[in-house]
Amino acid sequence: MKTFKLISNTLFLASILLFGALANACSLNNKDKTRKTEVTESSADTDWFRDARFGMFVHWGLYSILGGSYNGHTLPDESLSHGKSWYSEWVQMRLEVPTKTYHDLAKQFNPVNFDADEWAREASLAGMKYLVLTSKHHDGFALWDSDVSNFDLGSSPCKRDLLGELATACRKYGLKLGFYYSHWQDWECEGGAQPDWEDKVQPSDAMFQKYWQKKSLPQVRELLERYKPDMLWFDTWSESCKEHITPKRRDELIDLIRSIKPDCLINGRICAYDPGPRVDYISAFDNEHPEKNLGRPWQTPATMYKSWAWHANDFNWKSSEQMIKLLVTNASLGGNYLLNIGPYANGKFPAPALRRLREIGAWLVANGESIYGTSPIDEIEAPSWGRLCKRANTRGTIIYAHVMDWENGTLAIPEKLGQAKSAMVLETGQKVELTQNGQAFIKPNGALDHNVATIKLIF
Ligand code: JFZ
Repeated sequence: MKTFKLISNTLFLASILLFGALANACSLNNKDKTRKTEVTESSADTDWFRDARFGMFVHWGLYSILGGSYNGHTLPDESLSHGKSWYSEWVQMRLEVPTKTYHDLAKQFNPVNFDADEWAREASLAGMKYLVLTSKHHDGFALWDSDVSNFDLGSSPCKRDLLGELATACRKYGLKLGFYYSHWQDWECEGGAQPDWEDKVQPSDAMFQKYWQKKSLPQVRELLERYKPDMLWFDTWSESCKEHITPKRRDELIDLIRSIKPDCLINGRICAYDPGPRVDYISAFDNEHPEKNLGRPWQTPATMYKSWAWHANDFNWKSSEQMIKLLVTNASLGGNYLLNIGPYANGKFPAPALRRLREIGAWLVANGESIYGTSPIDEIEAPSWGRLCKRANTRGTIIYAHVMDWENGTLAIPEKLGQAKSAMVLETGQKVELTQNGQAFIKPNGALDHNVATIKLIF
């Protein structure tokens, strides 16, 4: 039954993504005119978000102390009812940590090595343009000293303003700042939604309303008023939240945010089953890469391995090449790539993550022009050999050809794009030979990026 529910959740969300893409990718025919079209009434300026293309997600909290294991069990552990998951930020529920034991972790949370400047610098060097930190995940622990909850940083030995330090560092490096906030599930506060599992009793609407008024809304207000984030990342993922996150509560939360910081971007997972037209960007499903441009600003939240938070036994690290290709693919469809890091409890980034950040950053040093501020080419299918992005300017159109497979060495340019006038290797400026009619380009002999080689085509 549980597997069916997760599959149905996944299919449900995939249908949202597909519907959103189809509704935007094709005009609605007559019979569809009655259907609510995918229009946006987003009032915030999303231009910076569209241009950014690449951000850092950080999952960090009490769960980082346990690193995916507890009491002789390590996630995923199928011997436990809900242990079949790599997500170490869910350790409390999935490895059945007694509530007091878990809450006592706050007494040892003291990230003495946390260096906000290092986080922001590494994100900047990786070519990331914004950073989103879990300010409160489902466990309910606030990473700041909250006035409305004692399950917070104020109850830990850490007497620093971690979020304030991060906000300062992000601004120093020109990064936009975002906070993930679990507005629906809160396993600590009476009335907060519990895991959406069959064997979990959910709070009544009246109880949820108490949590909503006592903790959820006030904490979002605290985040906005104290740290002025540029974006908020809320988390629901299917219809399972609908008894608590109603369109009414969705709009109440949006109204609150708009009243305090009108330019703060809000994601569609504030109410995944019905995001409505007022949200500013769509967050795809975890590690979900849509095949179509979703027509509105969108991003894929993605892990570097299986877990979001630090997991000492997760060795499933994706390669930098894989992640560069995912960044390129999303960009070619008008989407962003929000790539996650799970720091150790002490605040340091694990070496495999650091290495990948710097390798992706190195690629962007040479190829960033083909990603940042570019647009998708919705009117054509991606060629077999790679992906395309475009940049229109007064002097004409530039197409960036991201080559992932040189096939026979002569790569056809989709006919609809017309005839290229010239071509070069973006990184080196080396001239690339075109076929007579400018409808194809030929692999040059010089240095080519072994991940994704970018050829700049001038039309
Ligand atoms: C949610 C969080 O639960 C997770 O810990 C992480 O923060 C991620 C970015 O967002 O991920 C989920 C969890 C469960 C489902 C979907 C997304 N689900 O059961 O469909």
